[in-house]
Amino acid sequence: MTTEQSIKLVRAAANPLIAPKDVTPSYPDWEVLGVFNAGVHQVQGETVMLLRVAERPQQTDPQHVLIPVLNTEGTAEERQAQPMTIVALDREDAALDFSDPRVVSDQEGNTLYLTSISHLRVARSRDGIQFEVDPSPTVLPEGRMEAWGIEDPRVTLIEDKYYITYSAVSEKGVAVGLMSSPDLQTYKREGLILAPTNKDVAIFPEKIGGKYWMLHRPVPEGLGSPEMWVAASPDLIHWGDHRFQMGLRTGLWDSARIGAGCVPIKTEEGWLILYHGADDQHNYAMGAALLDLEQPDRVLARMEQPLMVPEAEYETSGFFANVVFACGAVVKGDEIIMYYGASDDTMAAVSFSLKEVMEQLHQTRQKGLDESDATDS
Ligand code: MAN
Repeated sequence: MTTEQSIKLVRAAANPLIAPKDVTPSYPDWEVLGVFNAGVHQVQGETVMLLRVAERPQQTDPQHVLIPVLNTEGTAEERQAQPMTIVALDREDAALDFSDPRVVSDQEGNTLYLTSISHLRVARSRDGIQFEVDPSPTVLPEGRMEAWGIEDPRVTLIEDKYYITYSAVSEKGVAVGLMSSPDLQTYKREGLILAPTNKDVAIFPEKIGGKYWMLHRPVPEGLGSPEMWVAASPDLIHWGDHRFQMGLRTGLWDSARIGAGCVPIKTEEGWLILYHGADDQHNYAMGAALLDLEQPDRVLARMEQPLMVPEAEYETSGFFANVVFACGAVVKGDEIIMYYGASDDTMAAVSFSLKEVMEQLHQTRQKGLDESDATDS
């Protein structure tokens, strides 16, 4: 079993901070399955989370699994009158695999449907712990490329505007969308910035070398692996200069997939990134790495062991167990408060010292340098 680094983690005593019962579904006969993987930012003294809310029709039919899909047919009026199409799948259908609670697949493992549809919803807090969730959705999925939902938002403040990246999910795959907002209350869609399959995009909070930068995570098929890349843009809309950044590590906790977690945190020594990784058993943990301030594809240090692994009961059991997945953190002096989805169904918070993380990264870096000295000689 993987062990954590020796950094002191303080999970909020009130965890989980937000659970499905705290969220009103979008329709009276629906149920909220999960509220997780929120983007976070401080806005005028308040901590604002942009939650991912996953919901579905109440499963009242014993014979069928009821799958929600956005209705993208007909006129605007027709779509408004009936925003969702419900697909009823026979539970006994031998061609279908219902074993993963998140998806319905065929027997070859290809995803046919998601079991829920996600939208984004604001929650606010004065103390960063007690959150008030808006009673209705803030951003609903829209159009064909979001017909299966919008997920995993990450919020970056650049100058005086918030930029929110998110997964736009449909039968065409998972693409990356961008929205801008002056206040995290009203949102403007800026379109898809990356085609499928790509996800886990976090935009750096300032220009580097005169350009905007993002972390992104393509999911290659056949050849290649789900690993981390960076890309640059003159305007946040058009992205190029793609560079490989950080890969999987065989035998370690991040051997099967990795991707950005929180928005990069600027320190004197480099960009601190808190990223997620998983092994082939779908155990998700959070790790830390340090990037060069001027060259974000250059990894200066990377912790060998994870920063945080699922341990608390709400992390090791739930809708999809053994997942801690953070999309945002708040930094207050030396304290990092990382907000994370636990088991794909609740939101929780953990805090730790920035200094301790940096010290640990230093040690990793030193170890790396010593090892390369040893091989050189
Ligand atoms: C995916 C992500 C998240 C989710 C994890 C674990 O990789 O997109 O939405 O939390 O899987 O299920």
